[in-house]
Amino acid sequence: MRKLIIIPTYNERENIEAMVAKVFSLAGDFSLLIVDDGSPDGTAEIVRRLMTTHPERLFMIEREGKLGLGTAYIAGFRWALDRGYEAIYEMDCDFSHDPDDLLHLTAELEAGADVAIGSRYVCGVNVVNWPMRRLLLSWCASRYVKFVTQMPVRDATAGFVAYRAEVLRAIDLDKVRMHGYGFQIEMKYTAWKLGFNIKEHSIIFRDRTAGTSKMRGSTFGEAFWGVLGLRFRRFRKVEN
Ligand SMILES: Nc1nc2c(ncn2[C@@H]2O[C@H](COP(=O)(O)OP(=O)(O)O)[C@@H](O)[C@H]2O)c(=O)[nH]1
Ligand SMILES: [Mg+2]
Repeated sequence: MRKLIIIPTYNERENIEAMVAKVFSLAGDFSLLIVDDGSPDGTAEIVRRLMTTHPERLFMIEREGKLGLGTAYIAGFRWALDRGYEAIYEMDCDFSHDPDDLLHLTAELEAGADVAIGSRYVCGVNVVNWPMRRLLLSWCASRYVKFVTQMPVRDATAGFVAYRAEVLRAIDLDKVRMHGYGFQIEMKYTAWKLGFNIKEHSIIFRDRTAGTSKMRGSTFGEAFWGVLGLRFRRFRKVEN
């Protein structure tokens, strides 16, 4: 499988270089696409420099301003599909998602999953160093989504996900509405409604040690109401 990891970045100067080095040290021949939203801290300049060392494997989309995680991933998905990648991964730049787990998510795809989720809540709660408030919010959100949607996924807001290209091709990316945590829920729910096989792989999630979280509380509101809306939506596969 041709594999592409998409990492959206906004002010990840402290993490980006180590992340690129780590991904390229892995077995598995991953390519990497950074989607940077004009980070004021100069993340894109660092990526541009690294691209000269890895011209065949490291790519970047630069956007004008902070346009949100959801649209960053959608731009990345389209880029990946246009270039024939077969396995497409979402991952944060902050090492909360251990890049070594990319190999496990790949194994899940190879074993037949269409979507493989790096999940914090498969058995108990595998989160290290998150403030209790955030952990409770995230865990309750996952219960709420399961209750409202009946989707058999324990970590619906997870941002560490591998998709087979067929899944992203079948989803009408123009119709994905949510931007923050809701985006992650909406993608998984749509894939599930379209009949794709979703597998959760247990990971340990560690809070970032460098840089700060870019997620805002407002994206919880979007997700809360958006999830209710999902129940009333119809989903149809895009024909290619
Ligand atoms: N391109 C882009 N990346 C973003 C945006 N918001 C967050 N990110 C990146 O998306 C990833 C997840 O954000 P993060 O701050 O770690 O959220 P948290 O893990 O929920 O605290 C990180 O790599 C961020 O740099 C955005 O508006 N645009
Ligand atoms: Mg993060």
